Amino acid sequence: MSARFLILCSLILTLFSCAEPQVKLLSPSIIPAPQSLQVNAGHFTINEETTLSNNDDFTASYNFLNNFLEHASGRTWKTKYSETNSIILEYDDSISSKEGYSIESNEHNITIKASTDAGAFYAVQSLLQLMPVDLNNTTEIHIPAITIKDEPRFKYRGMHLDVSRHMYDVEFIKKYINAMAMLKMNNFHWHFTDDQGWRIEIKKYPRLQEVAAYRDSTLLGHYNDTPHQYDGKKYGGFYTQEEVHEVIAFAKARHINVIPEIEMPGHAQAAIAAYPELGCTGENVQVAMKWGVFEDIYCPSEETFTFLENVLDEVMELFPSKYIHIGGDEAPKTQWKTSDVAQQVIKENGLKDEHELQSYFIQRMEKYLNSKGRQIIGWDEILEGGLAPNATVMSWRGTNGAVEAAKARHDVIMTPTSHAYFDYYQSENDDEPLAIGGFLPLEKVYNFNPIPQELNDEEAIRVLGVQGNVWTEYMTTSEQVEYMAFPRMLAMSEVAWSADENKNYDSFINRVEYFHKRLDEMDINYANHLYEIEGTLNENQAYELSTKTIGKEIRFTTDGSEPDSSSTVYEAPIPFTADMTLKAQVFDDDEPLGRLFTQEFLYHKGVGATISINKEPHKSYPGSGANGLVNGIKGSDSRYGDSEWLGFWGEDLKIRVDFEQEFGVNEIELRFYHAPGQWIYAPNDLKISSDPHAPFSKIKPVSKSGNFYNYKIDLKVASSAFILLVPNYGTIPDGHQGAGNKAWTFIDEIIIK
Ligand code: TNX
Repeated sequence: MSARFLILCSLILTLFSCAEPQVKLLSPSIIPAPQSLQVNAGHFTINEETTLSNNDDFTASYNFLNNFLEHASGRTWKTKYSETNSIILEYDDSISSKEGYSIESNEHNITIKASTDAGAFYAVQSLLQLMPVDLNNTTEIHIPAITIKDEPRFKYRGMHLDVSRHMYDVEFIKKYINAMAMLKMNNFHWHFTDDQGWRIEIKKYPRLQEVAAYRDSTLLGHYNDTPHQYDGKKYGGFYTQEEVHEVIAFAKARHINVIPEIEMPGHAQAAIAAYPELGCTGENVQVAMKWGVFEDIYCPSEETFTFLENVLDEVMELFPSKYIHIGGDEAPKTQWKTSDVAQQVIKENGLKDEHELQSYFIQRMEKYLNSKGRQIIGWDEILEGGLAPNATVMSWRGTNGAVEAAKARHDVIMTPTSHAYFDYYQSENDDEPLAIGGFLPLEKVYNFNPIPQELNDEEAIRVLGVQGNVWTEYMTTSEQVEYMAFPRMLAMSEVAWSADENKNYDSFINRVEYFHKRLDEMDINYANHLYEIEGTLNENQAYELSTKTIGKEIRFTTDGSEPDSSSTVYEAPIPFTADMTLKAQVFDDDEPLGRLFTQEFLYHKGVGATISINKEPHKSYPGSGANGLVNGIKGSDSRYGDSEWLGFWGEDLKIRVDFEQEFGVNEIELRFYHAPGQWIYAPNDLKISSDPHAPFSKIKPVSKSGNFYNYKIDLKVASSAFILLVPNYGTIPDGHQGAGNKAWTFIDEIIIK
């Protein structure tokens, strides 16, 4: 559905509103965008006489609609088929997509057609979005005459929630699920167990409730802050089996399947704290109080397998889900290397190493679950050492895992950190609430293409769908979860549901702006960055400003003062020919909206020079390309991942800046991002040369501030035509997160003076 189409709809509706002044019709603003939507002349009025007609057994859909209308109107609705003034749910086997539906509304009736209850349910969700948000004191609801035909792009449309790091009450879990249903999502991935707490009641193992569910204290501030400080407060709890039942039933009534995750063999410190015999050292450990990856993982002993089978028996009793998630991620093999038990299992089963042992572990659990008619999902590490035969892979460390699994004819679900980690920052503003790091703005989620280009059509069928992940290390309250999940969940729903050709970010943004009212009504604490300004430097060295919602103005100054309603209205790109401070703000009818935009420009000697890098930046962190390193604009002072920071993964870099004419270079200033928690390392040694005949100089950082290593190079060369920089880090050392993996390198402006 294009923006132009939506604007046209509004125009048409305004015209009709003119013809019938008493009826104010809303421009349809459905999220996720339907396959096709056509606005016709006229409207249907839901009034006191309107009946509901459930011609077939569309029970969940009928109940949902009936409850909604009863709640909104305060009256009981008659269930009766009627030729006129009825909302009719009708079976239609010509609708081949199981989750597809059509809606036809005209002045007589609203007819919903589907071939399954799920399809009818999604029709109901669309219908509700055609109604005004505030239905209090309304006796009549006007629905525009409309024809919608719709079906999902992907069959797996998921949202995840980590309740180990922080937990939230059952009411909130239902609120989250309810919002997912509104957005036509159909899988809730409930991450119950991790190092910092075990959160599902398992009756056979009471110490999971008594010990594993509580930690003595929790890390304060960010993991990267040093020294680590703790709050000294006991934290924890768990969901009883009764509560879990209640949530599953609530989700089922909304066509949402609940997938439990029981992590193994890693992220198991809480369970080992309760039952030390499950670990390889036999020593007592505590439920973890800080975040990260821990070395206490399950030992591959018979005792562990029996424990996990018993746990999964209770889990399967509770969860009807075909899929059971068994984790598999981030399991350091340190303890297995020195454990007699682990080494014995390796020997007895002819395994090559600890990676094959992890694969043996996962395959053994898969066999058990398969024998009970269930399928496993695991994070992409389950590929290492050999993939379990029937496993579905959740690809989170980029998309390589997905490509490998799909080519080996395994199903995959796409949740890469680059586009699906809603624990990352969504704005560059310094006043954002504390988050783990990273940068994942709404537009990036929206533009996620879930089919990796390496897959051919046949392999692409293996991509079941997508999922947004909400890891909650830094989300102490449910309000904070809402802030991080919304509106990015809206974008992910459109990635999951809407056909690629129907996606349009401008249209989406304007629907989101209207959707705010709906989220307000649902009391959801969404983040609002819609009125922010974006800036880009064009090839003529002029700066372009834009904002996403329609019908607003941008006003700006270049003298450092704050713009007000009398400041210049932005109409054309602003030339950049000297140092300058640009400040800009969005205005709607002279009212400032959103926040002030500030951009500093440094007109240094390198601006506009020719730059080449031997490697392309990683496709998830391309910044504004190599030229962005000499465009006079520094990256964000608080996050990497914006348009000025370039990210490279595991590459040996050579960066060369060539000047048009030789000139004297006094000094070079640059910085690298350093966040070991996110596998990002500033170079140990930065090599630099500006003379083809002289050896490289090795430079150490002059200062380390926050997440930055700053380098200042006193060159004082009288005349130079180029500068060559070689920053390298290499492999992440043992004892750090991501140990053994290649490090990331992030760099922004190279300032040449
Ligand atoms: C990695 S994604 C993890 C989680 C963390 C998350 C933080 C995955 C399978 N493991 O344990 O919470 O990063 O972004």
